[in-house]
Amino acid sequence: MTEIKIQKNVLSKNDELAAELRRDFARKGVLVLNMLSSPGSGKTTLLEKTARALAGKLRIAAIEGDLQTERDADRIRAAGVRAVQINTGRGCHLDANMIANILPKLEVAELDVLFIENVGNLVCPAAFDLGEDFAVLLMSVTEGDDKPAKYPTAFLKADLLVLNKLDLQPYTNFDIERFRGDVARVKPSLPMLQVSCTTEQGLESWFQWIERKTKAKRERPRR
Ligand SMILES: Nc1nc2c(ncn2[C@@H]2O[C@H](COP(=O)(O)OP(=O)(O)O)[C@@H](O)[C@H]2O)c(=O)[nH]1
Ligand SMILES: [Mg+2]
Repeated sequence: MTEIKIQKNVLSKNDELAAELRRDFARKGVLVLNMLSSPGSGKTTLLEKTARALAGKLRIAAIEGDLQTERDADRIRAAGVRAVQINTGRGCHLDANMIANILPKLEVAELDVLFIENVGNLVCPAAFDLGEDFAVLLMSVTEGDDKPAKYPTAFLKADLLVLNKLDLQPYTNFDIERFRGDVARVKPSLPMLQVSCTTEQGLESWFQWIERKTKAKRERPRR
């Protein structure tokens, strides 16, 4: 009983701060995307491709979350976009407080899109609101098609599902129709894009999704 109560308190404190962040992002007119996935699904690769494709059109920055190292922030900077790294040590997710603390390092009012690459994990990040407009869940075909049924909370939180590494599908037993069926059972309204960051197949739809949401955010803040 006590454990549940403490967890509830932590989450409600996080939610209050996340709501404040969301209001601040809305005032500044920046679209914020919380990127969730297992380690290795391709979050940083997708952000590198996105940075290179959209940098001329949109003002972009990224917050990178990992237990250790500055490596992902370095990769994003090498793609020409401002990036800051949060190291969580032993922590399995980012929380609203970490985001609030690092925001002064970014000129958020000067941005169109802020990507938050969460710690790779399909469990804890699903429980923590970061004040984002949308949660984007990235999966890859090398992870198995049974994950929607096994990890429903991440799918329930997601506003967009991106299925990556399509180029590897012939070498796996990943069944896209079975996957789609399980996704529909968990969250029938969840839209899915199919991409390969390596071959760039399908990335255009992802870029267009970002551009549409950025435009909508500028015209009418979502929350
Ligand atoms: N074959 C293939 N490999 C990919 C693709 N996207 C990413 N990768 C590779 O998957 C590995 C993990 O990618 P990374 O972006 O670091 O994943 P993250 O941990 O989710 O940030 C790297 O070796 C990438 O080059 C893809 O579409 N196809
Ligand atoms: Mg990464």
